[in-house]
Amino acid sequence: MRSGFVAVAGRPNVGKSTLVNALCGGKVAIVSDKPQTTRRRIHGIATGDDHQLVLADLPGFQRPRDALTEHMQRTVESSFEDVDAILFVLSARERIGAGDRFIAQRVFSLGPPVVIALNKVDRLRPGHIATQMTTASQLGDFHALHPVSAKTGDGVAALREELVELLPEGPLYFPEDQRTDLSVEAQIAELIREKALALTRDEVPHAITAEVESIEETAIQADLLVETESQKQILIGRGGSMVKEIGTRARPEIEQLLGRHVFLELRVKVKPRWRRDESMLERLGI
Ligand SMILES: Nc1nc2c(ncn2[C@@H]2O[C@H](COP(=O)(O)OP(=O)(O)OP(=O)(O)O)[C@@H](O)[C@H]2O)c(=O)[nH]1
Ligand SMILES: [Mg+2]
Repeated sequence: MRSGFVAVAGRPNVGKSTLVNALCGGKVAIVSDKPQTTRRRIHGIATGDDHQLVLADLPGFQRPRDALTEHMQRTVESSFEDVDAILFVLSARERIGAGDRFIAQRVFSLGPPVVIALNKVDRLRPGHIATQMTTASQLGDFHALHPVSAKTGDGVAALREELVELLPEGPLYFPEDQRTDLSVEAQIAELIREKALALTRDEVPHAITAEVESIEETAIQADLLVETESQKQILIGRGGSMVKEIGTRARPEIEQLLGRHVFLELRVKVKPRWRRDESMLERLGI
């Protein structure tokens, strides 16, 4: 039995969470086209007959701007301790540049083997993929480099095998049917936030958080929190259309998670400057 922990590093939006989901064979972390979607560490657990691979999905590396992003960056830094390997994710669709080199300096100096995943190779010309692989290979002394598409699943099985081979012999850290370490409340709040992120843009996604107030047999009460009255109006939408749409999109996934039908009551509230509020961040597990 091989088991152990792999931390997932990379710039925001390169597809770390999508890749963790693909490696785990199911949804663990929420995904969006906005950077800074992941705000806390989420363990995605992939258990096989002879292994348990625990992936620490993390926020992207970033320069902190407020208490929220400071906490996120601290989570990133502290998550590289005691891991068996590091999965360094790059986007093949973008220029591999200064941001990636900055992260490379960090991850290649840590000690554990670094596996590079060159993600988003779907629909790219082979020549372009080859060029990006060459650039990626110059980032540091990597253990292996895998071109993958987290979206289509291309290359994901080979990457998983590579990561499992790097794990030492060890016990099961989590029950074999467990796929994440997030509580059910936190998973539901994340699903709601995911739908809100998909429907908003500019500064609004960054100002949104979600919290579950109560879970009962047939009803869930949850809050969407934003920082200003105008953000609240955006989330409510004309005649309540936006918050209704968020609920409509979130409910099927929540029902799948819980295995039962529920009524989802969503309220939109203003919580000024919550991103700078230490106690609020603690409550959100950030
Ligand atoms: N075409 C393509 N898009 C992808 C792939 N993987 C992820 N994406 C898209 O890239 C965007 C970002 O994906 P995430 O998984 O949220 O990225 P992340 O690195 O976790 O982002 P943060 O949590 O914000 O740091 C989403 O729109 C995904 O659908 C891929 O293999 N191919
Ligand atoms: Mg993410």
